[in-house]
Amino acid sequence: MIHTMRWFGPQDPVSLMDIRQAGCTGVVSALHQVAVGEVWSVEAIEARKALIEKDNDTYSKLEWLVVESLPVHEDIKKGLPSREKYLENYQISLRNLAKCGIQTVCYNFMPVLDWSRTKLDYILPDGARALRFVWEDFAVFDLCILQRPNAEEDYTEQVRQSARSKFERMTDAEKEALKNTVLLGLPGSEEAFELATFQSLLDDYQAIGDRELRENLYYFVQQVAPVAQQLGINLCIHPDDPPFPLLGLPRVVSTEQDLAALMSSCDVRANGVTFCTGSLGVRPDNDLPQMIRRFADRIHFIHLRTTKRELTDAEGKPMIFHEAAHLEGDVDMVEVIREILAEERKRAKNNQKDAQLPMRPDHGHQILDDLTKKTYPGYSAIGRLKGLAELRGVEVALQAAHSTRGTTGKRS
Ligand code: DNO
Repeated sequence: MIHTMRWFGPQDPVSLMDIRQAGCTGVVSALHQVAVGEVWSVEAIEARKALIEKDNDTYSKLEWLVVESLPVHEDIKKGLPSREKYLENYQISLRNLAKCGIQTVCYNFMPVLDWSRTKLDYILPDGARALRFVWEDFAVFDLCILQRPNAEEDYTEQVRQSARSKFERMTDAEKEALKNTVLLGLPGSEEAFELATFQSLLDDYQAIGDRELRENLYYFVQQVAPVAQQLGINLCIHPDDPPFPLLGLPRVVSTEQDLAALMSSCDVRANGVTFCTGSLGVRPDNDLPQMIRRFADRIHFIHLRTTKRELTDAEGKPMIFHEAAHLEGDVDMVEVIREILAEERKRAKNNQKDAQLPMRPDHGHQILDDLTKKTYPGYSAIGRLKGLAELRGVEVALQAAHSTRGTTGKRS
């Protein structure tokens, strides 16, 4: 795997030197300053590339390998007539990225919100801080703070009651913190949505159910993936996080079936997947090693992270989960890495130029000096460095075991 980390740009409190010293050779970045839907110009892309690569003559090389994300305008997700203009802009941005040598572009198709949590500083037994999701707290936000019309339908009577009584017991500061956590805007932005604006964004989706969102997603990939393919760019969708519907909004990239349908809606290799074990792994019904085998050739980028389910309901739906240390959650990370390495060997055998997959340790706990710094939630320096170090250890051990097997014929 090619080891990478996400860098939010010059304002990121984690520096490129931190990323280099964590052992990365690749950088994942995006032009967060460009409004969603606008064209990424060659100049702006080149400027970011120059920043990332500026110390390469003095120190070990860093390269901008992946764009995460080239965001999809809401009008495309809603299937509005104005989507045509945004689709054209998307294609132009892809062309400009190709001109600058970028070959991997991540995006997601979650309506309104990107990832969602209810707590950003959940304290673990060793004092580290982690992101956490509690369905009951989400219900507090939805029913009592946002007061979304018809929200009742999405919760059981028991959850509705416990959410309401929890709300009564909460201090104003706790209510404010929960509100800001759920309303945190897109990654790379530090601003939360306003409550009223947020409700109107949800209202815009009233006519968009599961079927419509799927149709709009397939239309999007049919318009952009063939263009990307010609340009030598691999597009890779990021799965929903968490992988189930929230706030009455559909989510259609959560399961193996969702990904299979998306892959067959446009049968070009550039219509690919960001395999995020953190998002997909929240659902007990997602068999991650099996999914890697199935989508093998369409996986262009990897996020390695795991969550720990603390509580599931009678149907197995996760009610509470937190982001665990990279090797300590519900994801069988050793099996996942074993499958990735098998796919890489297959590609190498076929002399594919993308035989090595860019991987980033997704999210990290706040530990040691991270605890006194403010970084983007999940994007601490030392926590991610620790995650990466652990993942690399597994990778090296599996590779060594594989080559020993190759020479001795025995499984070590
Ligand atoms: C969370 C990230 C996601 C991801 C986008 C991709 O930390 O993994 O926000 O960047 O969903 O479009």
